[in-house]
Amino acid sequence: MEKTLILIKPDGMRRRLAGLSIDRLDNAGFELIGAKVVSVTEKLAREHYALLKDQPFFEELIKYIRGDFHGVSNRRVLALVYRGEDAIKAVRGVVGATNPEQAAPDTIRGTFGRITTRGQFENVVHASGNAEDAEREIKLWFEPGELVE
Ligand code: IDP
Ligand code: MG
Repeated sequence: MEKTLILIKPDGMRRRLAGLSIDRLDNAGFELIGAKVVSVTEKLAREHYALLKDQPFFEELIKYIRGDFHGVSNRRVLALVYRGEDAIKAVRGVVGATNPEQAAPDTIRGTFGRITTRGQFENVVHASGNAEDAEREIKLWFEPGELVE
């Protein structure tokens, strides 16, 4: 059994895509064991994306995940932890490729994602990339007692 972190990003919250995303994840057979709405601080954003700090899109990414492009009331993400067999890779399959134009049409990103005129990938959801990232990210977003184990 693996655990993985999903975030419904500010574009997904603004566009009311949290329910549809949860529906797809539930129906793919994963079990939801943690959930909360989070207003993302600068610190949390930078820690979450620490491994990408040298990427040219990093500063825009920090603004995006903090909701800077989606209005004051959408300064929030829905953080979810799903559990299941091979969940990390399998959830990535449901979520789709990073670039929404390359994501398969039946994935969350392929169905709902877009690239803005500024070149930002607004791809609706985050999903942990591997076991090491999943462990680090879940610790960052949740206290141990907040997950149903
Ligand atoms: P992932 O979310 O599929 O794991 P990462 O490479 O970890 O992809 O990148 C984190 C996030 O940064 C992406 O989900 C996307 O929002 C943004 N991003 C990644 N690559 C690019 C890019 O080339 N241009 C603009 N935004 C990008
Ligand atoms: Mg990643």
